[in-house]
Amino acid sequence: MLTFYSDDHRLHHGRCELIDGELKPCFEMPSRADHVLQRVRDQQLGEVRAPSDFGRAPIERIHSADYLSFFEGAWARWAALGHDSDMLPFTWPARTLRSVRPDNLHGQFGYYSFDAGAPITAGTWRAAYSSAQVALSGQQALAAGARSAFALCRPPGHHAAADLMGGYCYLNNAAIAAQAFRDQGVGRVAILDVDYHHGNGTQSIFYERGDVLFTSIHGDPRAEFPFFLGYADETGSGAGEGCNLNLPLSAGSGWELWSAALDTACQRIAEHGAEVLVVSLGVDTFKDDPISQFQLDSPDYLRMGARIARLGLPTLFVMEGGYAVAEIGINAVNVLEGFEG
Ligand code: Q9C
Ligand code: ZN
Repeated sequence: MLTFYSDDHRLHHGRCELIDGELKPCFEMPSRADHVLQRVRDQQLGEVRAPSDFGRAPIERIHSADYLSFFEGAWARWAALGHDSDMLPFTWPARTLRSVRPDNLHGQFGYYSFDAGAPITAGTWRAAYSSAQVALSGQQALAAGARSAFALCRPPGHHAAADLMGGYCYLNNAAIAAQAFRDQGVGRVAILDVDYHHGNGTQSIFYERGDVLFTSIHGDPRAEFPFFLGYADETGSGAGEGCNLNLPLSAGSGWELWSAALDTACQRIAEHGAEVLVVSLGVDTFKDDPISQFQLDSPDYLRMGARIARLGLPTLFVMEGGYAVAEIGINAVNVLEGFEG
């Protein structure tokens, strides 16, 4: 399997996040991608290629122009104020407040985010832009006839909505790739999100569309981030009614429950008549993940890949979460090796 990877991910390295009332080093760190790349090489998964640059147009198909210009320009505005620490938002237009777009930099950051988990640093835009190009390069490889490809994206993307960052995500790499398939004439696309957290951004982007099915297996949002989306009764609306499938599971769920949910998702993907599959590949379902509550073990990821392969669809794997840094490479590449059989 071809892997796409850019060193640009290193340009994004946030200092800290708020966990249990304390500022702790960011779990979403550059060494995550290093471990995955090392495992790709150690296992000789296949060639590792630098991404092509498809420009802004395919990103603008998913994200609003005002969001992108805020994101691209935020660091320069912050630096012009004399700062060099990470930018973090601290207030949001929650209930009773208005969704106006203020002039102030902090006000705009609140307007364009849903949590304080997505810091903007000097290199965040460049890293996120390259991460999207990595996903688009994988998409291009499939369009050219490959059966599968691995987009080793960092930062991840599935929490990012059309005009919102959060949950370590800025640009929705999987959604950008799915839309590129549609724009190149693929009629029906399916997304399978196996990250531990619900892909709220991806769901919201495609919620009213019948052409892109979104399926997700994740920690029950009654108890888990992102809390405010990802419930089983969210089935899509309008033309998208029936094209959103959430399979929330309780904390402590292991392979038995998880794989039953995967069967359900796969059946729905087959019914949809999908011609291509985009997998949002988070491995934070691992038993030793420091911020997650599922119990998958490393060999389970081989089974996961094999089950996905049984769909018989051209498949683009897009890296999302996974914070047990020492094992993230083994687990992510196990999915890819399980897929290849
Ligand atoms: N106690 C991805 O896996 N957690 N994002 C906040 C605060 C945010 C995860 C925890 C988790 C975001 C791509
Ligand atoms: Zn996650």
